[in-house]
Amino acid sequence: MIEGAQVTVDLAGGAHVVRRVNVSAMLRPRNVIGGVGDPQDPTQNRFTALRSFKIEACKASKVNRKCSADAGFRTIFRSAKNAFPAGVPRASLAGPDPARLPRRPTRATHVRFVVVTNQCTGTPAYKGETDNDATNVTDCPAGSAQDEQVRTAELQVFSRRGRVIR
Ligand SMILES: [Ca+2]
Ligand SMILES: [Ca+2]
Repeated sequence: MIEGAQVTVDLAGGAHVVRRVNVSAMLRPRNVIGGVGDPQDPTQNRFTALRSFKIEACKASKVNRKCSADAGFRTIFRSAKNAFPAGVPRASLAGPDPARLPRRPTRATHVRFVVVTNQCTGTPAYKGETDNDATNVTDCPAGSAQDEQVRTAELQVFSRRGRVIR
């Protein structure tokens, strides 16, 4: 189950005004050692790439000093269902991501990136049976393990225009 997979980032240095968040869903090529693919680094399947996500923020308080309680977080941005769109027959490599703007600037000490779907679980075109072959399951979540992994490359949080916090 990838929905809800998350990473929490301590922005450090007190509360910051979060004005912009960038997310990248780029996959990377396999590591090559001596001209051979590293067996410890399997190919990153394109169906495991992030498709949609949300961003939550917490401002530490006296009772929730390190934002360790989930109750301190609230959603400041929810991406479109197809934030990283994909087509038929398969997902292409996601390009650079446009800026993601919270509804309004938010003061936060911690920002949390939360997965909603990957290409396998979130793309309607990869769901259901699309052929007449009973031995070939075309439904991505049912017919593969790509619904059990999700990958995202980068999370950037901006305070002022052009200034990266983390
Ligand atoms: Ca089938
Ligand atoms: Ca599966």
